[in-house]
Amino acid sequence: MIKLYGLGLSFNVSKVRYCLNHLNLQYEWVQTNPIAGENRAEEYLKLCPTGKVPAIDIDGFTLFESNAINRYLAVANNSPLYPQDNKKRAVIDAWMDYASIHVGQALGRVLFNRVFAPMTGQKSDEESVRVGLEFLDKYFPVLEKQLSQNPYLAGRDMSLADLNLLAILDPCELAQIKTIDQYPSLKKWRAGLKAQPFYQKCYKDYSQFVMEAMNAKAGK
Ligand SMILES: N[C@@H](CCC(=O)N[C@@H](CS)C(=O)NCC(=O)O)C(=O)O
Repeated sequence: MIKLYGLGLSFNVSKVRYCLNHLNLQYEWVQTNPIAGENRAEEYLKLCPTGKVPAIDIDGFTLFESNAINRYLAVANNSPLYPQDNKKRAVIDAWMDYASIHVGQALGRVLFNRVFAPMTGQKSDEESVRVGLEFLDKYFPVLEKQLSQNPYLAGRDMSLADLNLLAILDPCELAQIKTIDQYPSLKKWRAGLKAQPFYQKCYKDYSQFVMEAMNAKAGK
């Protein structure tokens, strides 16, 4: 039995849900809310020493870090999302790293300060937003070029790199990162993946889902 720990608002959790859905794996979702501090509970830290979400527990085998989890799931299920060929894997890894380390960090600055800081009563840092947007203006053209030359991020075939970037870009609308609309290949690639069952099983659109959750909480 697979147990997934995390909160629906977390795009790192979405990433693992996309992978589980794509692999047609059944799982129990154990709601673990970092905003409520549930990721700091002693029981949770036993399965995830970093206290971050997501984490998984597969019949007692526990793992954290969304990309490591997705690699494990894909390899364990012999999925073409992470093919056996070493060079193909290396290229997928390179794009996964680029998306997580560069795009994700820049986008995270904007998302945190525009959405999560106000949501949790923390102070927003406008300078951090500015820096994040400046970096995204460098990174989006790289993604656009790659996707104008290839149907998927790591080349001809859909891979874990696509699931990773898709989840990272999901909050663009929520965080009002309007520059994303300037890139037609990136836009087409996102729309194509968002229409697929693995995504639609989670929600129709991440930003819409978060807005609805926030409004429900505020009793609107
Ligand atoms: N590199 C990690 C990032 C995980 C992460 O930052 N999770 C956030 C939610 S998106 C979290 O748990 N934040 C709570 C905290 O840091 O206390 C991954 O890919 O799994």
